[in-house]
Amino acid sequence: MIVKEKTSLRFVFKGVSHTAHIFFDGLHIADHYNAYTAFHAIAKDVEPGEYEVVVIVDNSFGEFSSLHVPNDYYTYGGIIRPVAMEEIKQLYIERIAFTPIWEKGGWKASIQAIIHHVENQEQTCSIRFRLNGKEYEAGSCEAAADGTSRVGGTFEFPGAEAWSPEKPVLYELRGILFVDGKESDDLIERVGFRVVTAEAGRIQLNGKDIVFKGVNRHEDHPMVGSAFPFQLMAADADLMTDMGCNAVRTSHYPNDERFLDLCDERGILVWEENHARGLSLDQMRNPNFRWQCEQVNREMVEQHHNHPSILIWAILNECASDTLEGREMYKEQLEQIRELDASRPLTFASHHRDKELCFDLADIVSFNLYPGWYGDEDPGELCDLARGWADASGGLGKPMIMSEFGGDGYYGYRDASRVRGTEERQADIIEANLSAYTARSFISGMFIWQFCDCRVTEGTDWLLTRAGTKNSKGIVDSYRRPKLAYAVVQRYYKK
Ligand code: ADA
Repeated sequence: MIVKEKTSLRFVFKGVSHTAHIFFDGLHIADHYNAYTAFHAIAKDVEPGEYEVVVIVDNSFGEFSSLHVPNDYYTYGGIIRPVAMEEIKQLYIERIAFTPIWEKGGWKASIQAIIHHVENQEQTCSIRFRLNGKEYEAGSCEAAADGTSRVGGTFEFPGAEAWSPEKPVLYELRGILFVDGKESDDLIERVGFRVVTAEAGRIQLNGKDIVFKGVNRHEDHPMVGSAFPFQLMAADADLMTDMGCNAVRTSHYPNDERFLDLCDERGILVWEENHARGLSLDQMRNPNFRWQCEQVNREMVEQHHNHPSILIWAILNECASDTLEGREMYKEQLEQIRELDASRPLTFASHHRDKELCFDLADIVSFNLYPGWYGDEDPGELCDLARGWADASGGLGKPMIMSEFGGDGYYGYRDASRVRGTEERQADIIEANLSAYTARSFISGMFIWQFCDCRVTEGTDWLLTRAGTKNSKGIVDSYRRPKLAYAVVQRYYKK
């Protein structure tokens, strides 16, 4: 790359899978672990000339990687999300956190701007916000010890229209930074006015009870791996809407912000979760587990806070929440996320049934159960049992979500016998589960496992000997071709 006049450069990597080492002109300027959250690298005071940016990417497994492990999805290697390069001055707006508030019949919002002082020097600055044609003075800021300062306040937005699935109204929020009285930087975010609560055993959006009718979606496609072009994301969102879904769970990691933008625009409700799937207590004892979770939790909430479509934050899918030691880590992470954002209810998907020890720590109780596939229990009876397990162990009175259910269906394998693996059998399993959950008023949501077939790590234990190294529980196959279950989902979700 060519630099024509002296400047400072900020490279923003939206996703590098899974460990990145960044070099600018041979100088090591940043490292990052985890494919699913963004990070930046700054090259300060770059003189005019020609430079090389080198990104070394590692997707291997080992003790250094506690979250990307051999699993029932695939860790691709490479730069899987966009990269942006910005010219920055000594101060710039790193992010803006917008939190809508519904009070006394009107909309307000807390807006905080976080300013990065590249040279970490004392420099006064001030911020102004512009939204819906009005300007709001936020006052001045002083650099804090960590080289950032935050400034903002709570402002009234009379006349603002609510964001909802029926009418997903979005506003452009512009933050303008003034240094020595002159406009020095700006940042534009898209926001929506909506509030989500979990009360009286149900989940409310803008005070109205809702039911999530969703799917679990991996960012996976045979043609692109997890490096999705926007068009494929939009095609997935189209299919989800065609199925009648009003929600999606970002199983099992923070999603690409462009997909979240699509959900904001289309009014699709989102359960977003940190990056973890099925980690044993032994894996949670990895010395890197706690800092790698702390980091992905913080980056997930800070980077995706403003998406109105995200109604729920979640952590640690099917990890060791049935142990006291695991419970300590669940508690620490739920408290961390609540500290970062108190405006959304928290949950985690559990498969520990009556051995679960952490329901008291969450706002919503969520179950991954596979009646009809792993075992032949009746979905309705199992669901009623699960309500009892929750009520008996800290989940009494809390909203309940069936966060995973389904079965394998190998695309194109159709047989009147309806044996396991046929599309017919999968359709029967989806039918039995949906008819049970849609008939129970204490169920506030259901997420089918899963939207599309996905690649998994090739391995030797039972889990990773999946036929064709693929998890075939998709309602569509990996090329997004509908299976027989697709029509069943439409029949229930479009009701
Ligand atoms: C678990 C897990 C999913 C998937 C599913 C399955 O519930 O959360 O990622 O592995 O089982 O297909 O068995």
